[in-house]
Amino acid sequence: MADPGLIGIGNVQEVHHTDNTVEFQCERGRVRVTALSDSIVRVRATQAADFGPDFSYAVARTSWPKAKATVRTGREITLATKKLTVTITREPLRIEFAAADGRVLNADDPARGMGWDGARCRTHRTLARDEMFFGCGEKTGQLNKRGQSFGFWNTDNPSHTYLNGEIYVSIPFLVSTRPGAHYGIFFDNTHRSFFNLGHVEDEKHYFLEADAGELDYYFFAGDSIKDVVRGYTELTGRMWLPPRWALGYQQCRWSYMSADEVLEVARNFRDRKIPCDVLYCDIDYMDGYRVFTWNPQTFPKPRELIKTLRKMGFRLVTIIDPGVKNDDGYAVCQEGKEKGMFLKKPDGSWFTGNVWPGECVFPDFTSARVRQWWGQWHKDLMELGVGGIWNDMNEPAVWNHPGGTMPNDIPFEYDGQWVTHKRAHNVFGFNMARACHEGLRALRPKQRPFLITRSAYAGVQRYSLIWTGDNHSSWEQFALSIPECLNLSLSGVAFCGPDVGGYSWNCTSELLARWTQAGAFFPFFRNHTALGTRRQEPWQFGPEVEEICRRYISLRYQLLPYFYNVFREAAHDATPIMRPLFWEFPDDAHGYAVDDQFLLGPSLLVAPVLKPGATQRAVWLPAGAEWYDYWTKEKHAGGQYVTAAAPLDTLPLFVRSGSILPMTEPVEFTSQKIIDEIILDVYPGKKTVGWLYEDDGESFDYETGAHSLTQFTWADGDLEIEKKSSGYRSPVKNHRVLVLGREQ
Ligand code: MIG
Repeated sequence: MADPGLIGIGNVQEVHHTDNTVEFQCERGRVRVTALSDSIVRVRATQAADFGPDFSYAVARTSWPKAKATVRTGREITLATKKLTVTITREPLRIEFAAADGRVLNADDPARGMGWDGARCRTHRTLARDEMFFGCGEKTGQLNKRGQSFGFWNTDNPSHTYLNGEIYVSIPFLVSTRPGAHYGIFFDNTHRSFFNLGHVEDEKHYFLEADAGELDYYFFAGDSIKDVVRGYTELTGRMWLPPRWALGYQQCRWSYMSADEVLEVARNFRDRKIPCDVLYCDIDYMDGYRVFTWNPQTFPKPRELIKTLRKMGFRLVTIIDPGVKNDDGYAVCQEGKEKGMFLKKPDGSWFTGNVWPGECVFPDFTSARVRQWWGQWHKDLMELGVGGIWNDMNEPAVWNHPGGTMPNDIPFEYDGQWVTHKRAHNVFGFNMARACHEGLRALRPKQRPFLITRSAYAGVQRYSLIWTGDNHSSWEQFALSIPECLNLSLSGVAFCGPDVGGYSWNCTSELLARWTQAGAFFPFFRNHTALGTRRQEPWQFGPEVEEICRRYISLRYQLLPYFYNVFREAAHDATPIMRPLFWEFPDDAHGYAVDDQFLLGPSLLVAPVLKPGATQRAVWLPAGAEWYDYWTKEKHAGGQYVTAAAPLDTLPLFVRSGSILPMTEPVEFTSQKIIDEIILDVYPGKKTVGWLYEDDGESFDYETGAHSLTQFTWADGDLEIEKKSSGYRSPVKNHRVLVLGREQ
C-alpha cells in the first residue's frame, strides 16, 4: 500500500555515471548515489531541477580518496565497492544496499520508496523482523528504538519525561543491527525531521522524513556496530582529548550566588576530603545576566577568586547564554549592533526575544564572521583563568514567542546561503558551541578547551561535550539517563552525562547516594540542581550519604588512569566511553535488551540501583567472559543473571575476566600530586592484558607524538611490560601489582 501523502520519485528516465557516482533523472526528481568509501554511500535526492550547494555543518570530512567502485548499467544499475553493492531498479526507482556476499542489509520499501509530501522529503525503508535500532542522539525511552517514533527539533523542555521525543539535541543518526547485518543511516537535514522506526501498522517498514530540503543521507555498512559508528565519526568527526581535570568530579548549583559562596563550597570539599576538580558559576555571577560581565557586588574580584580556587585545586566554569541584553549602554550589545552581528526580522529590524536578561538580541551563529566575533568575547574570561565555558539556552530558548523559540521566518546567514530559522534552528546550539570552541582554541592555543553545551546537532563532538539538560530528582529520570547516554555515545558523542542527583525537585538522601554511585561511572560527572531546590552537595544529606559519595567519588579518582585510557580511545576512534553491553559482546543476544546496566570501557560492568528501598538487584553478566564481583572478588560465569547484594553503600560493579585495571592511590583533585606509582589490579582470565595511556593532560602535544602507551600482560603470576610508544616522559617509576585487589 502506498503512503497516501507521498508523491513517489517515479521511474528513471535518464542515467549518468562516473567511477563512483550514478545520477538519475526520475519522473519527480533527481537522485545521486555516490560511494565515498568501501562502506559509506551517500544518497541525495531533490524535487528541484538541480541539487543545491553541497553544504553540511555536520560533515567534517569532505574529501574522500576516490573509493574504488564499479558501476554497471543494464536493466538494473549497480554500484559496487569491496564491501557494499548498491542496486537500483528503474521502474520505479528503488535502492537496495547489500553486503559484498549478497546479503541485503536494507532497501527502499518496494511499495513506497522515496518521495515528497509537499515540501517534505521522505524515505520509506524495509524493516526486518529481527531488526533493532539504536543511536538517534539524545532521546528518552528505551535503549532499542524499534517501534518508537520521534521528531528532531531542539526543544527546551525542563519537564520532559519518557514520552517526549523532542528535547535539547538533534542527531538524526540511526544504527541498525540484527544477527549478521549491521548498518547506519545519517539523515543529514537540519529542518525539523521525524523518524518512525516501525511504529506503523504492517511493521514491515520504517521511515525518515524532514519538513523541507533535499533528501540527503549516508549509508554506513560494517561488519559490526563498531564499524558503523566509526564510519559515522569518520564523516562527522571525533572528539579531542579533554583536559585531564575534566574527568574529575564537578559540582554545580543554580546558583552559587557570590564568590564567598563558591569559596565556601570549595572549602567544604577540601575539609571533608571529598575529591572535586570543578565548580560552576551559573547565571547569577553576571551583572544583570549580561553575558561576559561579572556582578560587581557579589563577584567583585573574579581574578582573585579564580586564583584562590586554583591554589585549592579547582577550576571554575562559567555559563554563557546566547541572549545578549538589548541594552545600548552595554558593550556586547552595542558592538554587536554596530557590526551587524545579531539576527534581524524579515523587515530588517532587530529580532528581539525575552530570556534571563529581559529583552535580548541574538547572534547569528550560522555566520563565520559572527562566530569569530563571539569567540573573541571570551578573551577576558580566558585571561582571568576560567577553566571552561558552559553553553545553555541554545536551542534557542526564547520565552515570549510561540513554541518557546524564534519565529520560523527569521533569516539566518547559514554560511552564505541565507535560509530561515526553519533550517537553522537545529544548528543554532551547534554553531554557538563551535564559536566558543574556536574562540577558546584561538585564545589559549596550548590548552585543551573545556566546553559543555545543552543543545547540539550531529558532529558536535568536534566542539563540545553534552550534558542532558534539565532532568528531575526522580528515580525515573535517573533510570532514563542510562539509555539516553548510551545512545548519545553511539551517536558520536562519547563525552556526556546527566545532572547527577537531578535538576528540578528536591533530591532525597537515598537518590543522591545511588545517583552519585552510578554517576561516578558516567563520562561526564557533575552534580547540579535548580534554583529553589534543596541544596545538593554531597554533605547535605547526613554523614552516611556523605561517606558513600566520598567513597565513590574517590573510587573514580583511583580509576582515573583507566578512565583516561578510555577517553583516549574515544578521541582516537570514537569508541564510546560508556558502552551498551552489545558493544563488547555482540553475540550475547540478551544484552541488546539490557538498558539498566552499562560498561564503562572494556572492563567494568556497572549495574546502578534504580529503585528506592532496594537492597539487592539482578545483574545480567554478558556471555563471552567471566565476571568478578568488584567488592567480594567472587567469580561468576557469564550468560546469566546473578543477584548482587546492594545495601545503600554498595553499587553492583563487576570486572571482566582478563582485565588489568590501572589505578592510583586516592587523590583529592587530578593535579594534587605527581603520580609516580601506578597500581595494576589484575582480574585473571584466559588472556590478561591492560594498558596505560599517558600524556601531559592539558596540551595538544599528544597530537604530535607526545604520548606514551604501555601494555601490561599478566601470565603465570608474572607481569610483562611492553612500551608501545614513548613520546611522553612518564613520571611513573613503579608498578604495584595487585591480584583481585590484594597485594602480592
Ligand atoms: O531557564 O541557568 O538547563 O542547568 O541551571 C533555566 C539556569 C536556565 C537551564 C539549564 C540549567 C541552568 C539554568 N538554565
